[in-house]
Amino acid sequence: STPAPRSPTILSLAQHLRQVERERPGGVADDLSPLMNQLAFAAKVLAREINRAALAAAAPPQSVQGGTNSTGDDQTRLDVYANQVVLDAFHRSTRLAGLVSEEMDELVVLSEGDRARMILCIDPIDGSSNTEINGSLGTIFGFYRRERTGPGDLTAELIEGRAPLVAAGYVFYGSGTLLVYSQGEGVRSFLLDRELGEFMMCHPDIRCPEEGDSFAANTGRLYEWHPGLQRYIHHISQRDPATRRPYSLRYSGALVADFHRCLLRGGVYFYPSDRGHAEGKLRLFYESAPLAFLVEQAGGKASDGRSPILPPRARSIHQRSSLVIGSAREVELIEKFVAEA
Ligand code: AHM
Ligand code: MG
Repeated sequence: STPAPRSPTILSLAQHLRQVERERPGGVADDLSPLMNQLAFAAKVLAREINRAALAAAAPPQSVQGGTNSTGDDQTRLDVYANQVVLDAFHRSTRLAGLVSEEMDELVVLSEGDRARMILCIDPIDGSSNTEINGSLGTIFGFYRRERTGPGDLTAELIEGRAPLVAAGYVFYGSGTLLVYSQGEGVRSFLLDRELGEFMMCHPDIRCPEEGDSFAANTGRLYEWHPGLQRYIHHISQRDPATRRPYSLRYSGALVADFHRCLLRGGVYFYPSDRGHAEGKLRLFYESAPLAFLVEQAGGKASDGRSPILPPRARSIHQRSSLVIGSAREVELIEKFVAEA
């Protein structure tokens, strides 16, 4: 008799995607597999470039600055390059109808995507202020699915919630390059093996701990925050071993890196509104919502301090929102302090 097939211990992202496609034919996976492979390719190109980004930034003329993007942020040379890598990876895709990037004013309609349902919203380089200091960087992405194919106003479909988020993830360029993603059945991570040139599965089912003992926020703006948040900081700074206080502060300036810690170890990341950022700083469609999708898949929570991030409510594709994200209990604790103020 033949032995029962066992699940392989060494599995690449491409193999994993083929496996999901085989198990669920006709589902979202049919569209997602080729798209995720294209995304993984872009991530490999970016990982290589990021490796020498600190050098390039220190040595003109490669370090020409990019200008400002649609939401008024300074663009680094890497932001501009990364946006081009993403466009190149997808421009002939027959599975992608449209692409929204932090670095482009308008949604791009893809020339060969007239029969496609997916819309990709992406922040090609998250945490770009870390580029020159050899700090952590990321790429955040969400795949939104149209109700039907064919002509239509893709921007309106996104904003009005007619194209819900069906898969999301990020690439974390840290001491290793890690791709974390979910298509609605748990969260998996894959580490880039540079010798093989492949993302290899390293965690098949990430769960976010219910509680944590660390927080990530730019407390430099503490006195510009909602009074409830100021009281929250006071609360978590008190000593009480039973509730693991005082909490530790862990903030890198790159959302992906700070979120990743919360996802794995527990804790909370938040970027609230303040005097300089009336609606918060982070962008809904390609920063907050994709991470909210992931954290919910892992058993955690994401809100704007009062109500859930998902489904996104927006007036524009570059909509900003406050974000509180991480362990369920930690997000609820912040919501309590905000509600009581
Ligand atoms: P970016 O996409 O322009 O890099 O902005 C997003 C980044 C996040 O990665 C990070 O958490 C936050 O902005 C840091 O902002 P601040 O410097 O105000 O703390
Ligand atoms: Mg960015």
